[in-house]
Amino acid sequence: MTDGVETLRELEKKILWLASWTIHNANHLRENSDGLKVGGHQASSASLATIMTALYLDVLRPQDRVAVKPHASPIFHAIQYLLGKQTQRRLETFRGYKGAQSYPSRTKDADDVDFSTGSVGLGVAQTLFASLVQDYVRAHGWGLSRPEGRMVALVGDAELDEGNIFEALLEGWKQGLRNCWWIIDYNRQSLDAVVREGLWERYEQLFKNFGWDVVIVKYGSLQQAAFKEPGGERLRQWIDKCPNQLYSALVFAGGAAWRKRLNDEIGDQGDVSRLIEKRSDDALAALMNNLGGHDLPSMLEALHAATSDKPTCFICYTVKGFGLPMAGHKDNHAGLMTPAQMEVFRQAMAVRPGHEWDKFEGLSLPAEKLQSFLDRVPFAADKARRLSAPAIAVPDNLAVTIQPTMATQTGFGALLNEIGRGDNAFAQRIVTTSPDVTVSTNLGPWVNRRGLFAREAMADTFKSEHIPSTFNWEFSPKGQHIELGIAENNLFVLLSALGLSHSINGERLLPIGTLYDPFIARGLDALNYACYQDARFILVATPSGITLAGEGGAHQSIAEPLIGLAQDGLAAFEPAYVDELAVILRWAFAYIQKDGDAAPSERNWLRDETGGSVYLRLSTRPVEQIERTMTAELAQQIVDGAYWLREPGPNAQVMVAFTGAVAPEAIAAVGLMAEDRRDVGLLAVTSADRLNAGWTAAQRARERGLVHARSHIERLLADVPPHCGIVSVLDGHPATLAWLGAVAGHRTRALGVEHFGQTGSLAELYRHYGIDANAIVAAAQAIAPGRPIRHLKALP
Ligand SMILES: Cc1ncc(C[n+]2csc(CCOP(=O)(O)OP(=O)(O)O)c2C)c(N)n1
Ligand SMILES: [Mg+2]
Repeated sequence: MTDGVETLRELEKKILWLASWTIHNANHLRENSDGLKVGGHQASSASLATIMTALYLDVLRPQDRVAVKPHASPIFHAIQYLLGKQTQRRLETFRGYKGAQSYPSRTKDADDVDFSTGSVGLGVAQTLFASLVQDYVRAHGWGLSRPEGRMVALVGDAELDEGNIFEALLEGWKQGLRNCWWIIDYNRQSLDAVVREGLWERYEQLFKNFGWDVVIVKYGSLQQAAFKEPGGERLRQWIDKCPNQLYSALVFAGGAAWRKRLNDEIGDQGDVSRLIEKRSDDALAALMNNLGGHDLPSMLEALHAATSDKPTCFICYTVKGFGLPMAGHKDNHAGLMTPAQMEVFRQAMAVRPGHEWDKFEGLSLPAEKLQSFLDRVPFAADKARRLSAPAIAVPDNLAVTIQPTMATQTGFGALLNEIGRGDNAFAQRIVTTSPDVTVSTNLGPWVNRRGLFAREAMADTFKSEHIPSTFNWEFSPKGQHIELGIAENNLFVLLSALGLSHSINGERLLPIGTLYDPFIARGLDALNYACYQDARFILVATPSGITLAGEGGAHQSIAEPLIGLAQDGLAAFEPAYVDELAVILRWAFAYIQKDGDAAPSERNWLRDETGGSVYLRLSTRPVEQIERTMTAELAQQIVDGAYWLREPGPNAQVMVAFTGAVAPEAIAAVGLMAEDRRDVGLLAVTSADRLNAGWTAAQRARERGLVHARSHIERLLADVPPHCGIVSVLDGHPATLAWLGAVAGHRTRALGVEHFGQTGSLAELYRHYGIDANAIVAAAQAIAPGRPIRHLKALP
């Protein structure tokens, strides 16, 4: 559509103006009570103005999805404003309460952000995994009536310092990535610095090694024309040799500085001197600043030429702050235009005071022409970019044969194995993935049944060679397990992509990712990112805690229950028994599909109708199971977060609240205390997270006047006498349950693990860290006075 270049040029000017005005308005004009002046947007945004104009207003199609470099958010919002998808009010309150977000946000912005960005590197990887998910969905025969989209990332060059990008690249290569564009804003500046020389060559090699096409957009059309003039070749050589720092400095300094420098270095050389001399200072600056990434014709040509489905990396030379007074200055990241500079810019843009938000103010083409161009922008052709998919019905019960003694991790494997037998929509929509711990997290039986996913089928050589093996590792386009290399960042970004499939592809998936609990920390920011985007998945983390005794401290998770408690968008559970797990997993499949905006339930004060993702912390410790009938009431309490295994009597002096695999210790302790403490209670806490969240919400509701609001934990503890002590215990940080004492004012002693474990037997470690029955009894004796507990003395 190169005949529209003039129109695009006009709109590009307008986009840069609107973005700059948005930032200026937020920082200088809006009443800013905290006095916080934040830069980081102005220069960084300007760097991408041309590229984003070319993309959004010409190259992209409705099915394409984009992750925009965090600091280019004002450019994104300005484009959406021109397209009628962003309001002036939100731009006026950019970075303010309920205004346009500082960094593009799927959940907080109202103008169709495809992928959130902010923590650099993660949005980039998200586009790669979104492409893989698109392939997964289509290979399963879903969504074929919609055209294939391209997943595009606008990448800051310093973002490429983030290791998660390279983890993703490697995985993309393994999985046969297609339809993915990474457009690198090669302004050679980061936040603090000017980047090293010659990085582009490393990038070029690297991307090629991973099977990508690499397109370098270095020279703009003015430069390309000048290179054809006599002496032009000499100029090109000079540009190619010029160090990044110097080029940036000269961009900042302007035409006269360019002339002096060029004359000093390549003057008196005949043709090239004439090439320089025949240009005014302004024309010379325009020529030297005319890098490919700021030249619409060059960008349009490069982007339109990439027609294959091969992943493609565009390295686009740009100037940070292009078109603004701070252009090229190495300190410009936090730079803001002063009111005086803005005034000069306003005049240059021919924007009258009071008309700053007018869409076409100061442009030379007629408004109707510009509007009709915008009305025809292909990217905006579909009314709804966000798709949706109906919920997949979840069975009322998940079947599992419970052995007398069983670990929750084994139970998880057995539950999925049973689901795997089914040939219903529910079983078909489940997709599992794991970073090289598929078998050791008990997904093996499921994978045996459902196969591994690959776009091209690949037989299991061991099977075809008739070598006995427990597992059948066959890859095919119908497989339902995505095998990942050991990179937890990739696991979480893939879950983020799988968990948005209903919205991106209009096809619902029920993703389950497994990993070892301690390694959540390795991908924690990516997990946070997935939750922030409201991606929906079930995370199964196992094994966990010092229960993993023999593996030693580096494999034993301590802080993860607190992550479960604190991570927004993630409902965390740690069941002790397999029947609890069956109830929770069933609930989780429904919960990850919820999308309502109903008020919190009056029963538990949780926002269950809004839905979210789920984290199950499981254990490899075999625990004696309880034979019982799963009543609807018990199932409800398990999901709400806790139930009485033994209700405390009216004179109870002490109760034990436990979570997870230490159930046998808690039960044993209650038995040991029974003779010396009256009416001892035993509370099974299946979700400290949900109990805590409900309690907080109910308190807030009461403070706002809903006097009858009561949370589940408040009801459970209502009849526990005030003098009763609580001993809480889990294989994780004690703070996870310590707050129980604050609910109704009971004196509490919280047991748990605070220090790295070491190798040892389970009994040794439980004793060492004070979470065995003996420690529970000792804690009870200390906080619930009474006669000495006889069994305590008898214990070693
Ligand atoms: C994970 C993470 N670390 C640090 C930051 C702070 N930060 C924001 S932008 C940036 C560097 C920006 O450089 P680049 O990506 O080249 O973009 P440019 O500013 O040049 O447009 C940094 C370090 C961040 N947003 N995320
Ligand atoms: Mg940069």
